[in-house]
Amino acid sequence: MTLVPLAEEMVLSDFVIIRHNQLVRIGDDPTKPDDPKDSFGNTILPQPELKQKFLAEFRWPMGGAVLTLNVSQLTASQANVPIFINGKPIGEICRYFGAETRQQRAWEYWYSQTICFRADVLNESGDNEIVIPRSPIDPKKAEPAFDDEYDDFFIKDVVLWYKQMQGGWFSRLQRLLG
Ligand SMILES: [Ca+2]
Repeated sequence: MTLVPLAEEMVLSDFVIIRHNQLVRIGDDPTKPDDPKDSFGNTILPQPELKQKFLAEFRWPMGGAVLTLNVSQLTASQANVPIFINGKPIGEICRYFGAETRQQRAWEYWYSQTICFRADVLNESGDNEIVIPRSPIDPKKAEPAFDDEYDDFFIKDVVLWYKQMQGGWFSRLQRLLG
């Protein structure tokens, strides 16, 4: 069977869910009883970073890409948090103020953030890797009881939108159909 692309130069939009509605905690705090739990009821432990592989097949290098995510409790950092894809900085998660970190269940207050970047950072075939590191705490906001070196924060719903070469999908379909 032969499929003929109607317009090879056209591009489509696609997305990949890098992280579902499942919290990731990045930091160093000891856990507290009212900290968020995973779907098994276990307290979510702080990680030194988020490091995760994903695919962005047939991404169109001339286009832009958009990363969206939800962030909570990034309120005591010294600086914004850089996001790296394939080792390159693509933008940063902006810290915010007004929701106190130690407030009861403060992690329930979510902020959506959007990062636009050039799609040629992405590999069009094979793995890509996103890294979000932990963020040094502002010393004025550190609490000795927590032995704070980093500002613990949560992220979830990490989604990447990118443009895709339509011809790429026709090629793949042709391969699948023989
Ligand atoms: Ca901390």
